[in-house]
Order: sequence, then structure tokens, then C-alpha cells
Amino acid sequence: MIAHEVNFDGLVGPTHHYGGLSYGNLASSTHEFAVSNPKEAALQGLEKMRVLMARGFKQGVIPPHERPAVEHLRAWGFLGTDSEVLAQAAKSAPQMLAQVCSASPMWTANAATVSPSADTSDGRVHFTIANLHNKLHRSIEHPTTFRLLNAIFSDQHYFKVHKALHSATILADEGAANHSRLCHVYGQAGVEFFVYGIEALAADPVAPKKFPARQTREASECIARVHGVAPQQRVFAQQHPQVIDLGVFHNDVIAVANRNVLLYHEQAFWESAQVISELTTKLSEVAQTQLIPLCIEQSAVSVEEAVSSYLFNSQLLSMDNNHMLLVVPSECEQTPRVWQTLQELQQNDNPIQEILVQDVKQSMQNGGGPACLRLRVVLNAVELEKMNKEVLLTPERHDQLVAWVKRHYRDRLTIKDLTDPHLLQESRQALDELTQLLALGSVYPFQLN
Ligand code: SUG
Repeated sequence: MIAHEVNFDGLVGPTHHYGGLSYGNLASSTHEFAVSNPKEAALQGLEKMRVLMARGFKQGVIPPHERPAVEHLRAWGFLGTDSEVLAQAAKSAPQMLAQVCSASPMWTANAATVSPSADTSDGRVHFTIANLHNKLHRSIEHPTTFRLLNAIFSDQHYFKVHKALHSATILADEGAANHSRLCHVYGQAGVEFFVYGIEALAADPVAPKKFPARQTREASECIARVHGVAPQQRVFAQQHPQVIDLGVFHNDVIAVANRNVLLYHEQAFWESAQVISELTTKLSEVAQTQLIPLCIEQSAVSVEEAVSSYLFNSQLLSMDNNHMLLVVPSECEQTPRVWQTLQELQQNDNPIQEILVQDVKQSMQNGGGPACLRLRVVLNAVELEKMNKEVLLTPERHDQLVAWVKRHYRDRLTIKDLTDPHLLQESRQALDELTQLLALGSVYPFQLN
């Protein structure tokens, strides 16, 4: 059956700020305590969605989460009214307050791992919510993400949304940022490519020395089993530990795939030649198609340049059967060797025919490029009909969301502002309106209690 890739972008939340919360993510550390602009951040994200929708790509939206997440501050011993809880946390544990205010759910590439129905044993689309175990501010995302994805993909006949894997170091999972799918056409069986940072239970694991490996092989294997992806359709590969130490905290910072194309950096994978060979063999057996590996060499773009420009955190989209579009962040245009490489890529004989530059600077400053901001879900015509279509972008829906952002968001936020009880109220009011607009029912703690 014909299927489409739908990109579900995370809408940036009203508390978007720079908390310096993600050790190992260089942009997050560099911009710690910078002044943020939540309104601009949300509008930049919506503009990316609009541009892609206008070009004919199917585009969805996933709402932000309730922040500040006061219920966590309560669980951590701060008592009283919401305002009192915020004031106490600000006074005695300001870093904990920043954790529960992060707008990090905007990076929906970390929301879940998704296997299309053409790949799964029961013929349903499977989602496993990411536990995001490695970072406190992200580890609180999964219960709301579970409710949101269930509200969007509620028909159990077609969709199965699994809870996050048990939160433990051995099962640390960061979702689709470490998962790609290679195929001939979206609606036919493909090969699922799981990339992990460490094999946690290995006797002497290959591991980064400085920064954490956020995804384990064990977690990736669980997901492949839970989704019912057959062994001949799975490939597991390890990220090169040296690139993690250079700031590649997810695989989507160093590689991107679409259909039979894999664009990756020479240093992306441990035992790279073996990985490419296994992908080639399995793709040819499962999907009868030839892998097109596009390797960017270290001599053309260093890992450092890849990390600062986010060249690989781009969206590789099929314009038609033979042509692809690469959506890159503006930082690529501003990095001469990266821009040169992109020009060459576009001119050479491969499916990438066009480069489209998008400005997502507010997100980039926290380490989130175009690809981080979207969750790819392959859906066939019936599945598209069965999901909650209110979250799919139309010109009208886009305009409503822009107006909603302009009505509710601030254009300046500092760490100090996070204690402002009005911010919590503004945020809740905005989210309440949004859940009505998108017909999602009650998904946030303030709506459920
Ligand atoms: O998990 N940044 C996110 C960026 C996620 C990018 N996602 C993908 N590569 N798919 C992270 O490190 C920074 C928040 C702060 O510091 O305020 C942050 O969480």
C-alpha cells in the first residue's frame, strides 16, 4: 500500500530557555543562561513546518508539555501552593527549577522510536516512548509524551503506543534520534537501523571517555523485539566513541537517512565498513534495493564542523521517486567548508537535488536542529485516516497556531523569570486552549488532577 512519511514537529513551549542542562551537548553548555526568546523559537519552528507543508510534504504538530512541571517539585519536597513551591525551589534549588522548566519536549526526534506497519509482525504502527534516562530534565517527559501520542494515535487496531522502557542506565533510550529506516518505498518492508552509544552489559565495553553515551544497545534491542521487527530487518551499529566525546550526543548529529540513502560522516560509526556492508546486504534482501551510502570525509568536514553547523541534523525528504531535498539549518550556510560540501553534494550524481536553508536558531542554541524538531511517522492511507487529523498542519491550522503563539508567548525569558508564578498560569492557559484546538482531550497533569 502507498504510504507517506509524515513529519510531526514539536511546538516549542512557552518556557523555552537556556539552562545549560545537557552535559555532552556543546550548544547547550555554551548558551547556558543566555536570554531566550520563546515566541521567536515557536515561530521559527512553525515557519519550518509551513515551508515544508507548502512544498507538499505531510506535516503534523505535537504540543509542548506543561512547564514548570510543578508536580515534580512537589515530589522533591517543595510544599504549599504552586507559587510557594516555585519560590522555595528558586531559593534553595534553582538548578532543579530550571530542570522542570525545560521546553525540551520540542525535540520530538527524542519522543519515541517508530516502526511503520510494513515492518512489524502484527501490521500495526508501533511507537516506544523514549525514557530519556540520561538527563533529568528529559527523563520527566515520557508520561506526557505517552498521553499525547495515545491521543493522536488512539486506534489500537492500527497503532500501538508502548510505554517507555524501564528507566535504568542499562536501558537508556533516546528514541528516533538514534533510529533510522531504510527502504525502497515507504509502504514496503524496510531495514531498521538502530545506533547506540554503548553496549552496557559488555564485559569491556567500547565507550566514550568524556561525555555520556545516551543510548544502549540493550535498549535498542528491546525496542526491535517489542515492535516485532524481524531479525533480517534489523541492523545495530555503535556510534564511534570519539565522536560522542566531540559533542555527537545522538546519531542524528552525524548521520541522516531517507529511503535508500544514508548520508553520514566518515567517523560516525565504530567499524563503519562492516555497518555499511550489513545495511547493503539486508536492504537488498528485504527491499530489493541498493543502498546509496554518501560518506562525508573528515578531510572535507571535520566532526567539529559537523557539530557546530549541524550539517547532518538535516531533514532528508523525498520530493518524488528519484529526487530528495535536504533541509539544513542556517548555520551550514555560515560554515564555508560545510556549505562547499553541500554544493558539491547537490551537484554530484546522487538523489539529493536541492538544499533548503531554514532558520531555527533559537532551538539550535540548545543543540536542536531541523531533524531534532521532528518525529517521522510513516503512515499509509488507512492509518492517515484513522489518526487524529486535527494535529495535521493545514494553512488554516498553521495560521491559528501562529496567532496562538503571538497571543500567549513572551519574547524574552531569563533564568530568573522561571520563578514568576504568572509564567505557570500563562503556560497552562495556553496549553488548555491548544488541547481544545487540536482535540486532544486532557493530557496534562493540571488537566488530569
Ligand atoms: O537532549 N537539548 C537537547 C537537544 C536534543 C536534540 N535532539 C536530537 N539530536 N534529536 C538534549 O540535549 C538543552 C536544554 C538546556 O540546556 O536548557 C537540551 O535539552
